[in-house]
Amino acid sequence: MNRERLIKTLQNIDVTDKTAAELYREISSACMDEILSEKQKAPARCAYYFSVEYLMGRMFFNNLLALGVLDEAREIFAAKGFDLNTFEDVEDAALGNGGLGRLAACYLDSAANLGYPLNGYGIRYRYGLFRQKFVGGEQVEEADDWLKIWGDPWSIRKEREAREVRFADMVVIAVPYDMPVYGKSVNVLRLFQAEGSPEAEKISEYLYPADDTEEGKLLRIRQEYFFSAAAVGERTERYVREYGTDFGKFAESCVFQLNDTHAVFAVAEFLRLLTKVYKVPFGRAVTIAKKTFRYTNHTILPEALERWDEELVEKILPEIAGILKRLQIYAAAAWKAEGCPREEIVRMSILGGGKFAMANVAVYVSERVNGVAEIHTKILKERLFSAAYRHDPDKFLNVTNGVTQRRWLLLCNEELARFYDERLGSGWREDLSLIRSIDCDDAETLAAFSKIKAEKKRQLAAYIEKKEGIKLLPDAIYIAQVKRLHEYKRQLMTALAILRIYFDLKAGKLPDFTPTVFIFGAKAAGSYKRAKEIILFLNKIAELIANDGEVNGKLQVVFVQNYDVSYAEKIIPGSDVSLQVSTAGFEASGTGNMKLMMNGAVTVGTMDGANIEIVERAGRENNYIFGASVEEINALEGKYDPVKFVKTHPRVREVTDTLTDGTFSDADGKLKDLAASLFEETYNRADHYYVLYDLLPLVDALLKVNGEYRDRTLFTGKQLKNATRSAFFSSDRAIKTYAEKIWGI
Ligand code: 26Q
Repeated sequence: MNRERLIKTLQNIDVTDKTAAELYREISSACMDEILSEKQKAPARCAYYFSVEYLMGRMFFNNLLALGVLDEAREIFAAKGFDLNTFEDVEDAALGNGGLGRLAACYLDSAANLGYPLNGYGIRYRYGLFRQKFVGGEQVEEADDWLKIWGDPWSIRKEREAREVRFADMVVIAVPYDMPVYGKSVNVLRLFQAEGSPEAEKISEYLYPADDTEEGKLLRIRQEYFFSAAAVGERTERYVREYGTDFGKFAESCVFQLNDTHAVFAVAEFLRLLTKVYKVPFGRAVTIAKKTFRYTNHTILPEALERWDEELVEKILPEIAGILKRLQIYAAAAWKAEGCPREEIVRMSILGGGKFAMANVAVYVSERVNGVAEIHTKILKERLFSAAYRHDPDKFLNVTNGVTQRRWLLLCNEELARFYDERLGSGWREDLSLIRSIDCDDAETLAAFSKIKAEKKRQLAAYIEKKEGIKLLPDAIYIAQVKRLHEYKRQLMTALAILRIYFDLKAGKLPDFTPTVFIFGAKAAGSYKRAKEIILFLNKIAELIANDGEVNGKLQVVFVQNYDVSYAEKIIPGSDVSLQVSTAGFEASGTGNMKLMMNGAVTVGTMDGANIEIVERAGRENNYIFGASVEEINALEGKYDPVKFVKTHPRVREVTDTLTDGTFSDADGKLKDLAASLFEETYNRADHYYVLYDLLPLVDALLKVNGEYRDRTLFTGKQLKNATRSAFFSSDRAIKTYAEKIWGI
């Protein structure tokens, strides 16, 4: 890449009579030409990330930053009378649902910036994650036609590298689209688009809007096999061209990282190709696979563990079903020979009860299996995969998640980046751990940081006013809970806590209350009824409070529409407080918690996921930890009765009553189901996620924040300590760990 040449090209772009979309494509293409001019030597060993989700967000600013031309490009076009911020209207590439997909994007960013050869494989969905609107407080989903206005200048269609993927009932063409990931190395995210017939095209039409279980099983299986088979097919073909059909060195040239179980069919396809096409004996093929695959688990929710019906797989992928059955027989024989007890073998089985347990395939075949935070890995070892752990303890390790500071600090908080530049020089941009040396007790430093936070809050308020038409209270504490909507994440508990504070305010019990704004952002899977009811409930609470002149200068609730990566880039720097209140044991890691920390928010959270490691580093005294621990939750099992609980806790009872007593009369009985989720056994035990149990401790934590916020020096100090101790949560650290301990690249 030639920076001077790129700058020249940008200077020569004529802006007159061009639409924003035309300019967007022209500038992007100029950058692409430079990116692609980089001739890369194929490294001897490469890692491949297999993921059904990539939540890339907006590529434009990220790529210009990576190319080192962002600031100059802004000036060049400003001089021509064109504001590059116009491209803040460009659609996000939202080919993912949430944490797992955004993690994949952060990891690609870090690997390229550190010069590690890591390429991605996935699906090029025609429609990404749905766009969300609220109508009467309820979520309405619209198709995300992300290519319509702006196109996709950051990808190149590789027609000539298209390949066939065969199902029993159809042949599908997998056409690759390559998205370069620019950094010290130029890596590639290769997304396959399904073509060949209207039936075939359906396979890459929609991203599954679920981060729990969903319907449309057959289509989901087709998606998973489609991209896995295309990827494994081209890797093995490439290997055979270079080294022949012996496969003895395959695992030295390739390592396949499974981002959860969604690409586990890659294992079966790999075994199928080796044994059926290249005539490698089954046992030897398994040995090679065991040196090639790695697996990361991202969830322990039973409903999110993939278990596919044997018959279903049999129907559209008979050979693959056959391979998996053979793998079960092979593995069981090996376990037996190694002296494994029968019950242990059953627990590790690939096929059981007529279903393929995809996680067990992944664990068996992977050389390394990792969880995404210390507590999560511990739970994998002790519960989910305990039999496999006893059998092969060295296979398991932890790699706590991380986020890229390029997007989550440099791009979204230039002011904070400059604050570090002024105090540390620019070295911290390469090595984030240097920010630790900032003096958090220095009065001038605190004042400067406090000014930045105030400015980011002002910018956020302006953005929300533009997007939602709602004016945020100006001199208030901004508290954010932004993440997918799920019962275990307990947005319902926050809703009830807000009602508790509202009632107490009205009763005059909180005379010194500092004005507070609660900002929510979340999408609910289209089929997840209860999650949608929680959105409605929160919107009704927002309305109730906004219309109450007694409190609406002190308390405000805003649920923004269509929370996505780009919205996150506004909310995260503009928040004082990060809400991370999952039931202990359920949030594998969380990564929003890290982004908020990096931008100087304090955490109000439970001892769950990466929160534990956050407070370990930022200091428990600088955050607000509350609620039951994993041990307490386990001890409550079978003993907790929410119906009895509210009888002894009237302050809880008062707020849950609003779900049924007509407070929100126009919510049309829809909130009754939320009451049922708390007090009745439905698809789960009553109050399965201990919402009521942890409610008053949450209220206390929020009121503690409210009190301490008034001491501006104290509170700003806590915020700055969080920001400057966040380096561990950089995805650069995480990727180095994967490269060294898992991939050997
Ligand atoms: C399962 C079965 C059938 C269909 C879909 C699924 C499915 C789809 C998506 C199951 C899980 C997911 C996504 C999970 C996810 O995003 N997990 C999050 O991963 C983050 C990155 O590691 C963690 O920080 C979060 O704690 C975790 O919730």
